[in-house]
Amino acid sequence: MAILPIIEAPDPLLRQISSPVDAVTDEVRALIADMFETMYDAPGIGLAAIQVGVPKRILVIDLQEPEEEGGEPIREPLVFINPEIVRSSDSLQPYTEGCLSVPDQYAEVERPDTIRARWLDLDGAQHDEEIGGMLAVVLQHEMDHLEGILFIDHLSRLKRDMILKKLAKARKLAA
Ligand code: GNR
Ligand code: NI
Repeated sequence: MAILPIIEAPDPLLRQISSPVDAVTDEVRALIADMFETMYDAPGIGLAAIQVGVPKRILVIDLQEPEEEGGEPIREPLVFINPEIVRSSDSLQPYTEGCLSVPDQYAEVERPDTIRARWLDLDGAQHDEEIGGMLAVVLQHEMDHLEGILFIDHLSRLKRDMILKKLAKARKLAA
């Protein structure tokens, strides 16, 4: 297992479209284990493979609170391989999103509040479920990564440029 470096905007790698996984092999499962380790370490509640430089349609999500008071957080790891949205509700929900590839920047994004999604799990078994709430928010955020889309792309150009500027400035200060 390994903690992998997370790619940050404006790295063009994040704009790549990820390719479907053709078989859920041990190699894929090893990558997923590293993705969970990387996500928990960050900490974050979701991670797409492209964020660690692998352009494959693989997502991991765990909605647990990253920091629980005392003791171990209860982990609920979710894996989505080759996910597809088969239906989206007309009603939208706003949520203040962040992204490990756009560190420390947050903005409100509106997305369909319920989706029907289809995906493969770690064993290669198919799932087809209606998803709402926070999981719907994060799953749609992660699925955007598979198309090279970041949450800031859902904002006005002005807001997006402001965030990218702040990111560049923060990076310069850190250097
Ligand atoms: O850790 C994350 N938190 C988050 C908060 C609101 C909406 C989406 C997310 S996903 C993000 C991790 C990440 O960047 N996944 O791609
Ligand atoms: Ni993200």
